[in-house]
This record gives sequence, C-alpha cells and structure tokens, in this order.
Amino acid sequence: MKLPIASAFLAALLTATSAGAGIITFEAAGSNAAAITPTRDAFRVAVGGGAVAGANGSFGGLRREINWDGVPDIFADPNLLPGNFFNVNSPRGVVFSTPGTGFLVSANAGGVAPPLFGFPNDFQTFSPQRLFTAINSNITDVTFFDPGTATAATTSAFAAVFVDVEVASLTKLEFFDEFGALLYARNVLVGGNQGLSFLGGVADAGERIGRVRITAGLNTILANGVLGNPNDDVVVMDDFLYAEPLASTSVPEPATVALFALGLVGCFASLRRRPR
Ligand SMILES: [Ca+2]
Ligand SMILES: [Ca+2]
Ligand SMILES: [Ca+2]
Repeated sequence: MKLPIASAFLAALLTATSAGAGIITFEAAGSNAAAITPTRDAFRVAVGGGAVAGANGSFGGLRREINWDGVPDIFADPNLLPGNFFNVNSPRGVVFSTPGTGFLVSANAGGVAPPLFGFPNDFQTFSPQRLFTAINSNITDVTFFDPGTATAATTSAFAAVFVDVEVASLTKLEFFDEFGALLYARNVLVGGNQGLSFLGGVADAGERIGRVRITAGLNTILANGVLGNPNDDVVVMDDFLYAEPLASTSVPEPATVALFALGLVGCFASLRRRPR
C-alpha cells in the first residue's frame, strides 16, 4: 500500500534532481482506489486549491477537476458527449478532440445502457459512477481555454486516472507547449485487469502546457459492449485534474521575467556601487 506513494515521491525526486527543471511526475497503480488515492492527493497538494470543489469543478481558483459523474443522461451512453461540454455546458476551460468519432461518458446503473461501457469485468470507477472514453480511437486531445470563453489558455499541470491498463508502453500522456513542441511524455503504469492507474505531471520551471494528448491503450470502444478488435488492450479514463487554465496574455512571458530580473540585478548593482 505504501509503495505507490514512495515510488511517486521517488519519481518526483529523480525528475527534479536529474533535470533541475522540467515536469515532476506523480504516478501510481493498483487494484483499487486506495492504491492511487495518496498519489492523487499529492498531485492536488502540488497544484493547490484544497480538496473541496466549488462551481464548475474549481478548487480555490487554482485547480479544476472533472470526474464525469455530474454529466446528465442526455450526454451519457448511448448519447455522445460534445467535445466542448466542459467549456460550454459546464465551463472548466477544456475542449476535447479526437481522430475518432466522438466521446462517450458511461451510463449510471439503471439507465438505458449498461454501466461501465458494458464491460463490468474489465472496468471499475475511481469516482462512481461515470467513466470517459473516445469513440473509435484511443486518442483524446485536451486543449485549454480561459474557462467559458474562446480565448486560448495554457496550464501548468495535468493528471488523469486510467482504468484497465494491462500492457506496458501503450497508454501514455504527452504535454505540448502552445507552439506544439513536446514538453513531456510518459507511459502510464500497469494497473492490471480492472485496475486503476494515476499519472500526472506538474511543471516546476514555468513551462506552459497548451495541449495534452492522451493515448489510452491500443484498442478502441465503438459502442457499449463493442470493441474495435478482440485482442488489443482497451483502456478508459476516470478523473481529470489540471491547474487552472490561464489565458496566454495573463501569463508572464519568460523574456519579461528575465528582463525584470535583470532590472532587479541592475538596481542592486547600482545600490552597491553608490558611494557611502
Ligand atoms: Ca481487462
Ligand atoms: Ca467518475
Ligand atoms: Ca485493458
């Protein structure tokens, strides 16, 4: 039970000490929610905002979370979830896109469609009762906006819970800056059949994330109970967590920060040169 926390902190330490600057990793995997909750909590602390959600999944104006559980039935299995649901219906500053044919949030028990996308022996929830997947693709791209607006934004941290990761090196997170340059790529830990995996990254040197690409397994879900093929690893997602998206104009440019720092150095230098 303690291994995931230890490995998360070890990974964070290694990342932080080896590069000096970069993206700090938070990761864990296991058979149940308890196996990944301490790492989820450590990610929450690193980003800030506490543990109590306000309106539209805002935690203290510092962090947003999406657990899918409040999505209404009209936007859940068998109905598609609009890619802009979390910037329009519930404005949280993220829009999803996929090379596939859309997105599906799983049904609650007793609904029109069976829960867990119709795979009760493969999936479980981290937060009951709803899960998330792209349809006809294993790719979900997440882009960021000033919440509720069309103004592009960036974030400094992103994490997701994955369900049923059974094969190493197929499921991963990639972070890109606003110009499309790759900032971070990491495979999600194997959680085993019906297991849960957590992977998150937090920028520690002012990096700004403009897009997150989630690759979930190698298989696809076509509809409730229907896979793209009978062989490859199918993976779906539960909670997303990310730092509050900030419009690019409100983030200090590194050059501005550098000039400001140079100005400060200049001030101190001139103070020290002043005759006594
Ligand atoms: Ca499975
Ligand atoms: Ca959920
Ligand atoms: Ca699987």
